[in-house]
Amino acid sequence: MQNLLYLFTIILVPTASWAEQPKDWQLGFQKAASKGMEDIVWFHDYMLLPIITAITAFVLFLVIYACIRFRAAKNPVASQTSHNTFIEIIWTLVPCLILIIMAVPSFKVLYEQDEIPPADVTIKAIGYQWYWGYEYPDENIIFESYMIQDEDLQPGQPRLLAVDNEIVVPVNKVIKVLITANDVLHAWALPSFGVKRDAVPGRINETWFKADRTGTFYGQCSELCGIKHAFMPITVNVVTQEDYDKWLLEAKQKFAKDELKSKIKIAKKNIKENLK
Ligand SMILES: [Cu+2]
Repeated sequence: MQNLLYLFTIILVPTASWAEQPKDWQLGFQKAASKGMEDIVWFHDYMLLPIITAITAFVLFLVIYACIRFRAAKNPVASQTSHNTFIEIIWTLVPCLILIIMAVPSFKVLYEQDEIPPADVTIKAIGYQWYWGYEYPDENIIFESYMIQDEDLQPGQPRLLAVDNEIVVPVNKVIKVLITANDVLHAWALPSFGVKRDAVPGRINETWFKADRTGTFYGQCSELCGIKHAFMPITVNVVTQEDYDKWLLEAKQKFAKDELKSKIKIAKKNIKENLK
């Protein structure tokens, strides 16, 4: 009963009161946090949903009408009608028109996503089996982001979604995301920003978003990539520009590339020595 009530609430109450992560019994989208996602939600709520509801209701009506009107008991002699050119033209043209009407806003949304405005911050996301690696190429920052195991979760951290090293980005700035993978296909997806792109080894895909409010946003790998596909979540912390600048200073110390380079050098040296 409680679940049923919840279902009703979800249907009747718009998604406005939801946080930035999936909820039990969720049906709709997560609350949009970018213009791109707002457009997607608009397209779904005001184009796709009304059209599919009308089509479903109309087809259901036709089926029920045909079942009653042309039932065997009332029609001992079957009708021999096989063609009606007028109706055939209608049932070809009307679906075409519906598709054309849908295509206009659909392409608009698609092109808006495709055209990346000049980026304020560029991030590179690299999919690995089974975690994400991140780089801030302009800031000399490179780090890895692992899911937090159940036993290590802190209060407020959602299970299967929280990570140890979160991505931090400034609010109201264009964030360009370069996406690739190092082993198999993954996909970098963040529902609240309306972002989902495949991470393909040997290829760099790109996308962008501009978060319109601060907060912690959760996403997941969205391309079946192996046994731990469900355990490589994505956490993005959207903060004010001041907080972002502060984080940059800390992160440059914590995740400095140079440190990594020196580690690689040591490793290479060890390998060479072992080969001798
Ligand atoms: Cu994956």
